[in-house]
Amino acid sequence: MLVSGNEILQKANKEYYGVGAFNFVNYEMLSSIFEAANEANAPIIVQASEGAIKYLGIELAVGMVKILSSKYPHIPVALHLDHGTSFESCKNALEAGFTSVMIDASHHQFDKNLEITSKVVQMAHKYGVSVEAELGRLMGIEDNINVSEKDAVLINPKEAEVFVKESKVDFLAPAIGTSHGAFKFKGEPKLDFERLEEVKKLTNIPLVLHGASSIPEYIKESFLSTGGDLKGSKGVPFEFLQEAVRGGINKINTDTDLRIAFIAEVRKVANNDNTQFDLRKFFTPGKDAVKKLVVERIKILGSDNKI
Ligand code: PH4
Ligand code: ZN
Repeated sequence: MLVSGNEILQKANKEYYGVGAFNFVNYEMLSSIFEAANEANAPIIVQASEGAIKYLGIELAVGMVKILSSKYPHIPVALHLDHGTSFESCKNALEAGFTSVMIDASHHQFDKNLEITSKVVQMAHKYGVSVEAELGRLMGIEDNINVSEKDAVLINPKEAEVFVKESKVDFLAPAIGTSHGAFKFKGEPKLDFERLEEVKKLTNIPLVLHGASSIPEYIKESFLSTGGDLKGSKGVPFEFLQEAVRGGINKINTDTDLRIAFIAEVRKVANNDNTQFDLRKFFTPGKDAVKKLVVERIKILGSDNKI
C-alpha cells in the first residue's frame, strides 16, 4: 500500500531499525525492489531523483509505483522525491502523487536552507506528505582532516536541533562523512558516529544516510570479471550501516550498488554471446541480481519481517 514516508519511518524510529530507500530509473529496477520487499516481508521506500523523473516522465514514475503497490498491497511503500532542488520540484512531485519529498537546500547558508525547507514543509504537510532535508555537505572525511575542516563540512548538531524545531521537517539527512557514488573513501572508511548520536539526541526524528552503498566484494568482482573498471572504489561497510542504525539512522539510501549489480549482469550477457539482442536475456539476470542485493540490505538494516 502506498503510504507517507512518515508512516514507515516513525515506526522504524520507535523500534530502532533501518528502512532501505532504493533509487529506480526504470521498470526493471523498480519491480526488483518490490519483489525483494515482498520476499523479505519489509516496508520499503522507492525514490526517484529529478534526473530519474526527467528520464521516465513523472506520470510513468508514479504510475509504475501505484501499479506495483496494488500488486503487493500488504507492503507499506513510500514514493519519495530524492534531492528535490526547489519548492516547485517538490510541489510537482506531491501533486503527481509522491508521498514523501526531499528538499535539498544544503548548499545554501543555514538561514536560507531553513527558509526554503520550512516553505516546503508547510505545503507538503497540507497533502499529508513527509519532508526530508539535509544539513552539511556529502563528502568523505580523510584521516588527516583537522577539527575546523571537519566542522566546515559535516553537520553541526546544535544547528540541527534549531533547524528541526523551526522547520518542523520530518526527517533529516546529516552529513557524517558519506558521499554519493562508488569512490567514497580514499583511505580506510570513516564516519563520524559521535556526531550522528549527538544529532539524534538533540532532534529525535528519523535520520537519513545518503551515499550508503557498500560496493560488496561479490558485486565488485562480478563487474570486474566482465572487464569493467572500478579501480579505487570503496563503499560503506555493512558493519558501519548497522552502527549507523544503532546511532539513529532510519532511512538508508542506496543507488550505486544496484546500478553496478544490474550492469555487471548485462555486461556478462554481452560478453558471453555477441549475437544476443533480446532485451529480456540482458535484463532478467540484472533484475535477479538487484533483487538479491536488496533482500541482503533489508536484512542488514533489520527491516525484514517488519510488516
Ligand atoms: N542518492 C542517489 C542519488 C542519485 O541524479 P541521480 O539520479 O544520479 O541521483 O540520493 C544516494 O544517496 C545514493 O547513494 P549511493 O551512491 O551510495 O548509492
Ligand atoms: Zn543522496
